[in-house]
Amino acid sequence: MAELEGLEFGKSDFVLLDEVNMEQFMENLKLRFEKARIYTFIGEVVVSVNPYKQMDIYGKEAIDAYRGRELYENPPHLYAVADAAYKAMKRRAKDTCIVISGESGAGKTEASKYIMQYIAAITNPSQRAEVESVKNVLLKSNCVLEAFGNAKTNRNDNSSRFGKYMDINFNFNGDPTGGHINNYLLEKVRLLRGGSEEMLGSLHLQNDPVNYVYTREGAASTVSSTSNNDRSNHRAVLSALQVIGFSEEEIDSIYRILGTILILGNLQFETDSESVQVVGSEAVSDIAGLTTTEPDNVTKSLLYRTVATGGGEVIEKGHTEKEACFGRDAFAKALYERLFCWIVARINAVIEVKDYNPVLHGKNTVIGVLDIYGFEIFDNNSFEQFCINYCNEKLQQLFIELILRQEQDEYQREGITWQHIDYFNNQIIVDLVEQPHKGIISVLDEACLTVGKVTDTICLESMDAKLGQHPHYTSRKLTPSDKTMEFHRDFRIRHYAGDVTYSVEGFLDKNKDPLFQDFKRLMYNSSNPVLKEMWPDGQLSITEVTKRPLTAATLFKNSIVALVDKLGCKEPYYVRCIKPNEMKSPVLFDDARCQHQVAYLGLLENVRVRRAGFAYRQPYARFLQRYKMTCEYTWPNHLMETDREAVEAIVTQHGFQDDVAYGHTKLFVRTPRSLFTLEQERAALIPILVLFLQKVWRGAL
Ligand code: AOV
Ligand code: MG
Repeated sequence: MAELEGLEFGKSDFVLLDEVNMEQFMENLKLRFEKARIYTFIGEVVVSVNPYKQMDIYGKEAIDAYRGRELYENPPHLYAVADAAYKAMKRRAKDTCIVISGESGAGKTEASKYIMQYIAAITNPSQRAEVESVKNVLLKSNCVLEAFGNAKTNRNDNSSRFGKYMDINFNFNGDPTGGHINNYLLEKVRLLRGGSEEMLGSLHLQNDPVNYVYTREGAASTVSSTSNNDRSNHRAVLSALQVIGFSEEEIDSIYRILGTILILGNLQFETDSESVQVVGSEAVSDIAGLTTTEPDNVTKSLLYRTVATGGGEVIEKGHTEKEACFGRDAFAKALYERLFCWIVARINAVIEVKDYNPVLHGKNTVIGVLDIYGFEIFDNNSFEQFCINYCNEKLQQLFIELILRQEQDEYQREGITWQHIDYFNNQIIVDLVEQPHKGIISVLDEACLTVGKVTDTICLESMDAKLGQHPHYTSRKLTPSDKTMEFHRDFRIRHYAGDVTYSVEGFLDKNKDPLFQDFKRLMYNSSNPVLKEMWPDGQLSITEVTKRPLTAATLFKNSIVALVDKLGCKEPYYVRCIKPNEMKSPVLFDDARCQHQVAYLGLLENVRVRRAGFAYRQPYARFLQRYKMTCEYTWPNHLMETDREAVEAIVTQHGFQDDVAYGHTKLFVRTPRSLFTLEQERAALIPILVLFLQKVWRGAL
């Protein structure tokens, strides 16, 4: 491995540590952070520490330095992994993915943006207009999705409240031809309470977000690190929407929906002698105006729900004040969620690869970039944190599978001498959450399906009964001496990244995620075509919607399982992000916090596997095919008994026999440098061979 920087900056690859132990790892990580070297390799994995300050390392010069170079030719950088993924895709027609992981605030979203920018910068050198326009939309989509899908949390001022996986499609030239975005569970509660000011505040309904309950509740209407730019951010979002191709009518509808949500948040109910009423008439007429619906219908959906009785009769049932409030909030959240999903779908329609003909255009290859919400622990953790942390368990499982397990399995299969390296396998926690019939999600779903009054507390009791013995599950009930027993409202999961206590309050409602059909119908009957499009299920009558929809947790689980499957069949590249401290400080390196992250991310095990392992491997026949021209005994054909012997001849001739191991079917090469030498020789020989062949064809030889 190359030492490209002086030793005063520490080791650029953890594989080069004198000894692999936590102490040396942390020493190196800290030294590099202090010397403003925020990236370090573990082989092909990049470990990144959030610098919390602008770094001058992403400009055009840096891009040029990394373009088309091998990983070990330059200091560690996101660009190096991006380029490696790009080369694998272009040279070997491999679908690849870049998985960015780390806890909340560790720098995943920033990293994903730099990676996208790099890919955009190195492609389409001939500036073809249609490719440029695809690139432009891909880049601009970030800005729009962030405006709607990010919010301030205690852990990150600009926290992604949705998961994003973006596939970029490439043609045989290696130029982007389109893409597709998958979005995962949006944490809609928070987004209504004090997030995305630049969007919500910009409606000019009233200038101050403090006037709206939904934007006031978070007590964070101005986010110190972003508020100075509210106006210009808003302009940027608007212009991004226009560039992507949203029509004036669509943009107008987006604002109308945001306006509706804010007004809904302020709308109140009162109970007079016999029934529940909306306070004042202005809110209702405003909502009707913004959504192009009839005020009477708005009032009706806010105060009544249509239900089908057992006998098939359809009746209207008045809400209690509590139900009305619940319905109003559920409606506001659903409006926001559907708006977000619609925006993603709308962007996808623009960037989808059209008219692709594999015969004409060759294999359509893909680079996927995953930026999802990081593991999080708040003072009060609810259903959303449960889903987010489960998702992180799944991604850690994928990392283990791809980087730690498969690697070791292959050595064993190929008969390579190998000292097994132990690691913590978090499958047990994944099972705790998702196992059919037994896992937490299944217990939650069961409770949601039960007819009659099942409360969060009852649901928790059945979780205790089923999972009380699980080593990663703790329930207060199991410790009777605990004085808080009567407040038996939480359970604790020992996650791979730490213990999280979840308050079970609201779990069932959030899992059922109910929205009265009356609101859906109201929206479907809007004369605004954009709104109508978002609510196709509003056309169903109440008797048609008796089938229970899947619960939020199950939908989420299914989407994450599909995501992991998708990533699993691509060649993975990893960025592992570390958050240096809780204060967002550019100078503080909190040893304990960092060490904790290094431990749970399994980075030490990663170094051990990598160090003992082999960077490259190739079946004998394929290796021979590519490099036989570099050795007199194998060119044009070898006369040895097996391909393996022929490969041995090549390796020995080039003098790197100490750098390889011979498996049953494959050659394993420890350091990339050896292959690089071969590649260089091959590249030098090709023009000579071409000349030679041309002469043969012309009959000159
Ligand atoms: P996250 O995506 O990992 O958290 P972000 O990428 O949003 O974290 O990073 C949090 C903040 O750290 C950013 O807003 C920047 O201020 C700063 N930061 C991160 N990376 C860099 C960098 N390379 N250079 C300069 N500043 C950086 V979450 O979305 O909460 O899991 O759900
Ligand atoms: Mg993020």
